Amino acid sequence: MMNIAAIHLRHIEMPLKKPFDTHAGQVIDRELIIVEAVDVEGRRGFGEVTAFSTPFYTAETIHTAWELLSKVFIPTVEWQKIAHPSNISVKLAGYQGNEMAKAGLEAALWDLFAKQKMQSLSELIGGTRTHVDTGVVLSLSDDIGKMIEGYQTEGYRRYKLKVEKYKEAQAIQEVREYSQELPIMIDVNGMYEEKDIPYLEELDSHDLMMIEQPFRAGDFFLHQQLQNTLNTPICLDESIRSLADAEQAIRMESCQIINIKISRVGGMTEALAIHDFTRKSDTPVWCGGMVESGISRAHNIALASLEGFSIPGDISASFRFWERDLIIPEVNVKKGKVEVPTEPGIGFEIDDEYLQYVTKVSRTFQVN
Ligand code: OSB
Ligand code: MG
Repeated sequence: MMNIAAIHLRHIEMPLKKPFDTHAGQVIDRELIIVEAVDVEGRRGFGEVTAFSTPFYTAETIHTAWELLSKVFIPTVEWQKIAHPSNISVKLAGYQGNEMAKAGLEAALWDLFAKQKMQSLSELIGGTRTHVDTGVVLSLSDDIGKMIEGYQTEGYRRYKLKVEKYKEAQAIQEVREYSQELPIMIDVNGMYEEKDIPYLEELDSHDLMMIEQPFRAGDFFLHQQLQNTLNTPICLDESIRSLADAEQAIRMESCQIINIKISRVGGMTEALAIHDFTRKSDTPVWCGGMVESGISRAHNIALASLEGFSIPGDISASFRFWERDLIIPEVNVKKGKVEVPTEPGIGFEIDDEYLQYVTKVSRTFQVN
């Protein structure tokens, strides 16, 4: 048994160095929920709910997550019976959706469980990499040339561009002018429709690594139609909420690559199942980002240390978003790589002083 004694929820707000813009929404001050699970011996595991303040990316928000965690999920789990982090996803499977709330709770248990076993999270889940390759995202409001200039020292292995509708060519051109060699992909966050298929087919000429999420999340058919005529691989993000979605996407050939986000699929257990499934069909995967704090960044690093994560993910340095992060040391990128920690659990210390400073509301649930 994991002998969990208490769950703490903290609603925090961290100022971003500069706004992060997509066509659908903007993030200025990042609200998050930090979940802490404490066992009877006082060991602490940390997770994070990465839903946004408004439902621009998925339907969940940080406020719906707070409500469900405190009123439904935490009271429902039979905490004395939890022997492994995956036990709670079984228990919560009867509740629809709300993947990010579930994922944040499970994450705290994964960190705690690894600490109880005196293993790093990467080792616990079967990670094989000592370093993971990383990329960085340029949001709509970023000055492409200036940002890339700044990122040169970290040596990111892939640049992902957020784009304005029908203006991809311009943005890609700006990066190419800076350097011919940088691998580029675009993330269009589902802003296109069936009538745009001829336009999207023209994007083949730009030699992109991939195009992320051309159409709305539920549409496996249109993605299949486009992938059928496009040489550029399609990568699905918003469409993949579960293992079943990943199976459907691969069987229908709706994409050639999958972006796995722990939060979007309801937790590490589901992320591992998707990884294992994609191994069987040789579908490459990469780890997506949520403009998150170092706590979920650390979970992402462990996930990305698995064999199937053969493409650089959105795991940028703490410095990309934050003046100060919640973890010590902060995440550093050198030559486009992040080192996978070997210390127990997520492998980073929590900056308790800063955590307390950014906390707006906190609540404790005694569960044992
Ligand atoms: O589509 O991956 C996305 C940020 C906000 C909403 C959606 C997305 C993103 C990112 C963030 O791309 C990437 C990161 O955290 O590095
Ligand atoms: Mg995306």
